[in-house]
Amino acid sequence: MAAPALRLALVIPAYNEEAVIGSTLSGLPPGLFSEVIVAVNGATDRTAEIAQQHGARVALATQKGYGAACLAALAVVESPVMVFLQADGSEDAAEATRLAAPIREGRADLVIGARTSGLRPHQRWGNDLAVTLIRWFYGVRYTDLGPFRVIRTESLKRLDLRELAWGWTVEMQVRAIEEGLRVVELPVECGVRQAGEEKVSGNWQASLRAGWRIIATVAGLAMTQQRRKRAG
Ligand SMILES: Nc1nc2c(ncn2[C@@H]2O[C@H](COP(=O)(O)OP(=O)(O)OP(=O)(O)O)[C@@H](O)[C@H]2O)c(=O)[nH]1
Ligand SMILES: [Mg+2]
Repeated sequence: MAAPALRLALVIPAYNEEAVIGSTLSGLPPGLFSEVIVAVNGATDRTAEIAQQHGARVALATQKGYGAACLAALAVVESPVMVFLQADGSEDAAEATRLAAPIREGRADLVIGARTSGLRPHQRWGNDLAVTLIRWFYGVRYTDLGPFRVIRTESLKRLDLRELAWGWTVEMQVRAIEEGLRVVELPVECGVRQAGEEKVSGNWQASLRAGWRIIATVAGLAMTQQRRKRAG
């Protein structure tokens, strides 16, 4: 018997994405998502207005950063499962069905879309470094920190994530290990940004800042865990 359908919330964190958010929203597969939330903070353009015109709810975060925007979405979401997608049209939202399957079938709490394409060499290098650190500290093998991912809403609440910037995805993966969540990685293709300004991967300074934040997040979590272990 087929597993029952799941109500999926689509969450799109978006920072100054007026050039692309409209086409990303209008290209969503009809009926796949029970709610669509565009998480906005610090925008200086018409991202929020365009998102609303396309029928999305807008979650406004007061603090800056990718993680802060995702947490603002978590505060208002109503569906039992959340799908995170980039605003820039580089991912295929229809793939959410395949990514959500392990959760629908009761086999996973978190499914990470591990990118098989689209990563620039410095992004691949930074990801490899982060997943190697996780393997050293926690003995768990991830292959990627891709942002296209699906998680049960209750599980995400339980993780109690604190990181407000680019360390958010890696914090989710490390905390998932600490909390004993069932995690599955599935391959996904990542294409190129369809429109709008390249903000992170195409910008060296931003890439360095993001990379540093990711590594610092893993190291900070690992040290906290070691201290807790020592304290018994
Ligand atoms: N709300 C919010 N969204 C953000 C923030 N930073 C990034 N985003 C969004 O997070 C997603 C990923 O960021 P991208 O700029 O696509 O990062 P990237 O894929 O590494 O690099 P490029 O696609 O080359 O810009 C996009 O939807 C961004 O709009 C932020 O501070 N706040
Ligand atoms: Mg992108």
